[in-house]
Amino acid sequence: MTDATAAAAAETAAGFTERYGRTPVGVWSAPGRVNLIGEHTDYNDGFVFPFAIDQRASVAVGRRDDRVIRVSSTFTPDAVQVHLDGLSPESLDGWSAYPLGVVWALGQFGADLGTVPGVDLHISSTVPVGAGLSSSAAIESSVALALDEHWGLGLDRPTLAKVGQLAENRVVGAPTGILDQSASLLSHADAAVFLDCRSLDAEVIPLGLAADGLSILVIDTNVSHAHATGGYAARRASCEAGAKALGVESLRDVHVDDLERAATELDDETFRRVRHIVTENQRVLDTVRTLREHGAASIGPLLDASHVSMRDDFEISVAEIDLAVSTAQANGAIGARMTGGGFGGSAIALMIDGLVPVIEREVRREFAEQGYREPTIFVVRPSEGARRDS
Ligand code: GAF
Repeated sequence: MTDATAAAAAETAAGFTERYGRTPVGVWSAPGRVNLIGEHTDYNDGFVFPFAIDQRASVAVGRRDDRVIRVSSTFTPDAVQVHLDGLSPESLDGWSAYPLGVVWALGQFGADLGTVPGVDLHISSTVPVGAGLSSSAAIESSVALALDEHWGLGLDRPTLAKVGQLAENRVVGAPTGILDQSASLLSHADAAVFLDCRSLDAEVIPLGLAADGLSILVIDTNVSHAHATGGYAARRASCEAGAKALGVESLRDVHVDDLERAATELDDETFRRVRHIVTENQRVLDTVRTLREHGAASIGPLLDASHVSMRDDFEISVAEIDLAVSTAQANGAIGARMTGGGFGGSAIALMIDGLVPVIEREVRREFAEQGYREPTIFVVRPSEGARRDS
């Protein structure tokens, strides 16, 4: 365990002790994610290629003799208390819907919530909220792994990812796919997860960034987004309508060669939504192949093309993200794109190490010139997925 991990675990344990007056039985953590490429493809049964970042949510767990669950966190003053017998999606709201939604969802995947003992949970997180870096999946995945191990449920990680997704879909009310929870649970250090969202086959592929002298910079625009409302659900509906009109189960079944015909069968907007998904799936495959054959320094044009597709066809970017991307590109980045669900959040830029201060400075300058909110900019290191820390 690194010093930073040990310190974070000790801090979460200390927070637990302060809230509940005793020591926890253990501390688990799970990371946020950057999606390198493959946006909105997950709920279309397609391909994604994310990696875990070095910001994590952490949960300390304490035993109870009764059937009560209490959950507290560093970001709210009050603990929320529920009884295991009364747990339902309708009974949960606010921030505690994430951890308690996971408890309910574990029951949907075989945990016998009628017999397990209660627990006290204390949560902290360093994943920025609303930045498109999956702060919610980090919480869900840490709690899912912690309770799986604490209660001895024996669920595997792909199933725990589905647990987090179900909590998000049914309890939080965001119609999201399996990308974020899979990244948080399946990632390894210095690698990305190539996930087929139809079969759920996952392959961990080394990125070799440090060895190649490369860095990935996150530019969080501080334009906040939420997937339980608005645009995200509308994009998902367009994809489903497009698949139905084309007579396929999902857009995964449409290939680049089919696009010419699709253009004649769909209205312009639906066609552009479909074209994004179809070409993005191909870009994920091309990225994985290029990475394997030529290394990360060669994937830049695919990242750039992905951004154009999200901006013009899927229309999920915002002016701040576009400026971050174009400024990074103009100042020598190998490639840059928005990451995550969109409508705000973060851009990523791949560059040689030496350009980090230059691109950071230029993005800050351009944002100030446009009168945009100051961005938060940092280098991310592809990191290990969910784990027990103490
Ligand atoms: C959000 C969702 F949670 C994911 O499931 C995925 O659809 C992503 O947006 C877009 O690729 O992070």
